[in-house]
Amino acid sequence: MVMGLARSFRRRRSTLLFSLVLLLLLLGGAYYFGFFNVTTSSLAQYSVRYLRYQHYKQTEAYREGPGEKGEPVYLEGEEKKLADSLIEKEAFNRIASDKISLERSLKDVRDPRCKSIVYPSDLPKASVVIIFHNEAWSPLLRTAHSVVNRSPPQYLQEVILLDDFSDKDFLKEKLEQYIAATWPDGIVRLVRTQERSGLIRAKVAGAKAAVGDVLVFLDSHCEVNTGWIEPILSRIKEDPTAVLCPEIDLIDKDTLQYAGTGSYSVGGFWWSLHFSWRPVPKRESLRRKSEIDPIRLEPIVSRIAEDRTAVLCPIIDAIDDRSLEYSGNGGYTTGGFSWSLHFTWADDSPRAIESPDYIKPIRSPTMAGGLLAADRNFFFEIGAYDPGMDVWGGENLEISFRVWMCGGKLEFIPCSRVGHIFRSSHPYTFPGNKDTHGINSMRLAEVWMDDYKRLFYTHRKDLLGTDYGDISERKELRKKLNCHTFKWYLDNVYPEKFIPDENVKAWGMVRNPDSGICLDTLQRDEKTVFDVGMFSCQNGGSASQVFSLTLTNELRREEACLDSSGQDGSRVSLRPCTGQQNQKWIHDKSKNTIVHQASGKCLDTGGQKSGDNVVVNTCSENGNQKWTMQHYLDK
Ligand code: LR7
Ligand code: MN
Repeated sequence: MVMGLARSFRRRRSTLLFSLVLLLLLLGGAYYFGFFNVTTSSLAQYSVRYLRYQHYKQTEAYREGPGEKGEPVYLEGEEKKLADSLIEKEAFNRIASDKISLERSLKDVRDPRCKSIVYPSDLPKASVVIIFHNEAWSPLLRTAHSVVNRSPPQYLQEVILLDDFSDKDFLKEKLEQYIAATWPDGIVRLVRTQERSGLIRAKVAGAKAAVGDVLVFLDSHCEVNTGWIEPILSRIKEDPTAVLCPEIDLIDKDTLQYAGTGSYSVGGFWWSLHFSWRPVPKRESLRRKSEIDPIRLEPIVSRIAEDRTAVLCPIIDAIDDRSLEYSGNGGYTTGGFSWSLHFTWADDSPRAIESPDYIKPIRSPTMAGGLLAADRNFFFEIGAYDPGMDVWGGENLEISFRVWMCGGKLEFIPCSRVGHIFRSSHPYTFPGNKDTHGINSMRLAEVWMDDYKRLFYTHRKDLLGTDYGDISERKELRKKLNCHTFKWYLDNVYPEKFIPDENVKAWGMVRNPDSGICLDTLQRDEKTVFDVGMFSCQNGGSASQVFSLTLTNELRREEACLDSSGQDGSRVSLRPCTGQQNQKWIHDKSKNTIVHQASGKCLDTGGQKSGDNVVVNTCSENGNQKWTMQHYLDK
């Protein structure tokens, strides 16, 4: 027995020894590979960052000085003169911007309901990529400071300032020194391209340098607002195929006022491939209201977790059977019964409740381009950006179409608010003076729009024959990802988009045969209301002479309809289409007339050959009232 004890002691001693050696080896290895250095120093750095973040948060409301709380700055005297003299070159008021603290406070402009959302605590980490070329000092650094100050440190992997080959002196050593002195923990990193890349390749370079789970891109003249990053990260955690845009607030280029004007709009496009803002379509409002999302499910799930004997009912809102209007009128009533054993509401005074829909993601057909977030892996899987695109323009619609067509989705996140200085022009050069928006758009049309590229070229005949470079890799990408067609995108993602030459009675030039003149927008800004004009018919085709006669008898452009009061001799205008009677026109092909349906008056050149004098008049046999359309689809 003594022998047995001794043996087992020896055995235990040897395992003990073995464990000790193993532990020493492990510790030594860890030390050798720098494990302790990293953790101890990064822990210290992290705590400092955390304290700084907390400090900013707690003191933000008490900051004082020009522009604080996002207030406007007005200059006087010499300062104003100086500012005015610079504004043309810099395209914004740099003097006002320089007066404002780089860490200025902002008003929290979110919907109050955003503030009560509790996000999961294990959100992915973001790399924020800020691209710039010759950006002014104060907007650039204010962008970086706002990100560091308003992003919880546990979710901020890094801020990458991606310098696209700027040549301004202050963006060289001075910037490097500022960054090193201000963020010694390295949270803000400067990465420079070796040649002028243009903003599109610059974004890709930034994305490649980034190591976070989520990429967030910002222009170099933004200010992110309170709580901006949590809703983005939480949505991407929930669905990594969602590409997200914050609600974009305006920072005034003259006063630097941060106006909480986020418009709850979605993105659209013109067939000329320019971006436009659109009101949220009705179908999307309905979808958002009917969708059961985690915010709604949460109280039910958590209540049952709390008490599994509870049987729960949501508050029931009415959806009108005709208009499908969703009224948030669910009353806080309870159920009872009558002795005839019918169900009754115990309290018949329902109080209106506010609907939480306002703060849910809004699906959008397109994005403006500059401010967006995506899961880093997903971003690269679906093809990052087209590296063949130069300087500026087009990449925003390209990524929008591609994301939707290749299995992702695009959403605006109402609780995430970011301000952007909208400048009047580009304060930088376009090497070679090329129309980069035009050529980039050709690339996108050729790769993604199938036959619908014809509608782009209607607007950009001038581009036909221009060299747009090699697109074979992008076509390959589309094949590899097995993406939907552009028609699928139009049908499913953007059904409101008007297609001028499909599902219409007739389209093309609206011609008065006697005079050879045609209806013409005279290239007026179609976002405004104006009188429709006339110009000699351009048989080679001119986008400003393309009109469509729709199945519902509108005579229209992409967004605007011919509209008449019906008064004799009154001018016909182009206004947003409403579907109302004053915008309905009957085209009689046998008589070659176009009759204003509500008044019975005839469209009339008024005897002029150009100008904005198209009128309606009592119908006569006069040649001024004869019209033919170029293409008839209802033969
Ligand atoms: O060669 C260049 N290299 C760059 O790095 C040219 C520009 N840039 C940088 C520049 O410093 C800036 O930070 O790229 C960024 C965007 O350039 P801006 O600010 O001149 O562009 P913008 O705000 O006029 O243009 C919008 O459309 C562009 C189309 O290519 C880009 O998508 C921009 O990111 C985009 N900006 C927004 O969407 C901001 C919100 C606008 C709204 C609503
Ligand atoms: Mn910009």
